[in-house]
Amino acid sequence: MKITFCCTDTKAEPWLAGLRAALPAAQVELWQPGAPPADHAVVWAPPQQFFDEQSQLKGVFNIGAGVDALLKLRLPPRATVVRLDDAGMSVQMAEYVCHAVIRHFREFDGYEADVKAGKWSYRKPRSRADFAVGVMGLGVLGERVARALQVFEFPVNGWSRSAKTIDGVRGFSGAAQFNDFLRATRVLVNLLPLTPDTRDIMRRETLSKLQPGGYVINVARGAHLVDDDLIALIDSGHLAGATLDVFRTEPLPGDHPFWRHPKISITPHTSARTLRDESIAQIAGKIMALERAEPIAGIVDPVRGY
Ligand code: NDP
Ligand code: OXD
Repeated sequence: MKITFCCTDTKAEPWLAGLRAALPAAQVELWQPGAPPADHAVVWAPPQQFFDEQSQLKGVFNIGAGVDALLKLRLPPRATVVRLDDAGMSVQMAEYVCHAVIRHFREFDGYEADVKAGKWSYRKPRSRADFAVGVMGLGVLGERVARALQVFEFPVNGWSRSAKTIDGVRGFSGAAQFNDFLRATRVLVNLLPLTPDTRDIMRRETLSKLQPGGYVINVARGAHLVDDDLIALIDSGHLAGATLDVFRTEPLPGDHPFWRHPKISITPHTSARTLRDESIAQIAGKIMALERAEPIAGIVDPVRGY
């Protein structure tokens, strides 16, 4: 069995060594233009030329959870496309989102500024009942985040395409219940995949429906958010601020107002990193399962877009 590796912005050697160790019977090679055809590919942001040359692939394994960039390419017709299914990402996402929610709710950024200014001062405790958190997307990451938030006793709402029952989470589904979900929510967490249906989903019209003093946490994709609408709603006082990990252009251009806005915190697309060892173990297990024609989780539906 031949496996080809084509991951932009990724140090190839440790991945190749890990895949060779996990699949000792396989021939694992770094892709070069003109390389012989392989059975399976491990990819991140490959060029179109890669798929044009490797049109016989049976399996394409994306070393991330989001496949929006991959699905823009012309993919090999017979290939099963597989995304990372947690592989150590959900716990990181839960940490990131809980940290952002708690930091906002407890006003730790305000305390930090006070301390820097040499001020010993208290803020009035706020009621967590007034800080309903709404998680958009209740998949592998969103469900873990919703469960983690419950530990801190925040009211939690969840919105997904199909109806979901998660203990203690008020569930909303489909376009018909989206406005009710927004109106019931003060802190909005985005964990949707980027698809034609979800692009620009956080814009003036939708964000205006959040409860006054609303807060936005975007950890999915930059193109879910209309940047200028967010800034306008924060500056008008309808929204209290935002924590953003993902951006329309990454790295975020140096002159983008998000860098300096006092009510916006940013991080460089780091909320849930791909962990190499966990990912290699998962991908190797799935390659073997596909070879044995066994079912696997994490198969992407190109029509649905995730
Ligand atoms: P999943 O595919 O497991 O979950 C997606 C969820 O979104 C599902 O609940 C799905 O509904 C819901 N959904 C999809 N389309 C719609 C829609 N039109 N309306 C309502 N709900 C919808 O994805 P993951 O949880 O694994 O990952 C989510 C995203 O997080 C990734 O696509 C990626 O973009 C981003 N990500 C960001 C990272 C970072 O570091 N910032 C790291 C990893 C991922 P249903 O359950 O009904 O199918
Ligand atoms: C992912 C990501 O999709 O890192 O896994 O954003």
